[in-house]
Amino acid sequence: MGTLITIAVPDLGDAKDVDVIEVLVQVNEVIAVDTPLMTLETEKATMDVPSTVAGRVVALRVKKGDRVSVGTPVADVEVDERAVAAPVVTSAVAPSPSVATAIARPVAPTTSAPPMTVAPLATPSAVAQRTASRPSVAISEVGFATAYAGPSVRLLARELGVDLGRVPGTGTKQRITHADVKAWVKRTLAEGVRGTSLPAVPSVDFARFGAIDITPLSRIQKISGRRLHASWVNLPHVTQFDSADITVLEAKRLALKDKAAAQGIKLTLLAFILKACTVVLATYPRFASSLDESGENLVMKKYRHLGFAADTPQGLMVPVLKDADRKNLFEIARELAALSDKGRSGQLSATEMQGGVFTVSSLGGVGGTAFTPIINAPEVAILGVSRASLQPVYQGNAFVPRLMLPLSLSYDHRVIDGAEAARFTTALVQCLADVPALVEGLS
Ligand code: CAO
Repeated sequence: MGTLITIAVPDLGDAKDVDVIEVLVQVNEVIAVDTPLMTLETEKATMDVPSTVAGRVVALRVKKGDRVSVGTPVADVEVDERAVAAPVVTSAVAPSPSVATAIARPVAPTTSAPPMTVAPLATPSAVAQRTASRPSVAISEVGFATAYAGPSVRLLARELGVDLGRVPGTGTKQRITHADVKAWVKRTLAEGVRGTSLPAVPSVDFARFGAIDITPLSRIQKISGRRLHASWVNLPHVTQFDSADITVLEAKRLALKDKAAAQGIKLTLLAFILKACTVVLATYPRFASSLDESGENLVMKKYRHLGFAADTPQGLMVPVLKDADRKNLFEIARELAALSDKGRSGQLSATEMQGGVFTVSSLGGVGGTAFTPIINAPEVAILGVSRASLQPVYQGNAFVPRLMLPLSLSYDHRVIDGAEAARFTTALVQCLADVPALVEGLS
């Protein structure tokens, strides 16, 4: 057990019988040198009595409402010997030989040590002046200085960036207490959260206008709905459009169809697109990254697991094709079909839907000319593919019919710049035209 020190009220000048208006520590609390123990109030000023020692409060000798004068014992502190920072004066008033009394340092400005902090009523306070040079939030210094609060409350307000001038006081004579500052912070935070929450969609009693049925959303729809909504509201989406000439590619696909079928593989356009994405992602790895939780770093993933949106009876699912960059076109097509079948029969395991770095959403088998896919966050980009159609394309000096594939790349603008996105889609267009590279490695 360490030495017991009794902290006493320091020299208060002419003031006697001064009100204790707040006790700032509790029994058993561990305090440091200069921790404010209590706030006193005279007719002219409020002042904190700071501890001159570090240790644990063993007993409080005064309570709120008591009156004290110089030398009145206020608290017994079991001292951490290594942390005694002020001269300790053994006093005749010590209640036992093992107890000493530390007189709190006299009121500033007569000392060069950290002063007992004094705040005149309704004039700029010593603490406000002492802390004015700290970086602070938008605080009205005049309002802060004239607020009716003790030094430790001012210090707390500075630390929390609270403009004291706006805090209503609930203490005696509307004095602002620690609790008032904390309540203000809580209220402001809650208002901030409310302020940024989304406005509600109006609730309508549809039955008033005609007959209705209620159909519950499927479990998958509820899960994917929450994720899509989170991505929509959290990520600044931009969609870059382009179209790829896949005339040669489609001819090759048809030429390879039978060969693939002989191996039990249905060779669809999506397999070519996934293959092309692995090639382009090698040049633009940022499109396979994610922001970390701080939002200040990019997590660059070295694996290339690609997700693809699948329309299933249970709802939208995103199976993930692992290590797509290490697979040839047929392997991709085979796995794509297997994962799609599993998705449609509700057999996909959780791990088969995890780990994706980039997603392709193809509505080409269904129809449409373009759409803006929602990024599968925390991924940062998604490629939307619409239905290819024959278009007149001006080549040489004539229009020629070409099979054009509409592409829509949505990207997280915090991570990807527009120019980079346009380069990505341009590279993808070139890659889809480079058919020999896409069919490389087929046996
Ligand atoms: N343009 C023209 N034809 C296309 C095409 C395109 N972009 N994409 C596919 N097709 C063709 C296919 O080649 C196939 O034709 P054949 O029968 O002659 O070979 C036919 O359309 C049907 O293809 P598919 O849809 O069965 O196969 P796929 O590999 O292209 O797609 C899958 C598989 C799982 C992606 C798809 O079935 C699917 O579910 N798509 C919906 C994805 C989705 O819902 N996205 C939206 C997400 S946001 O809600």
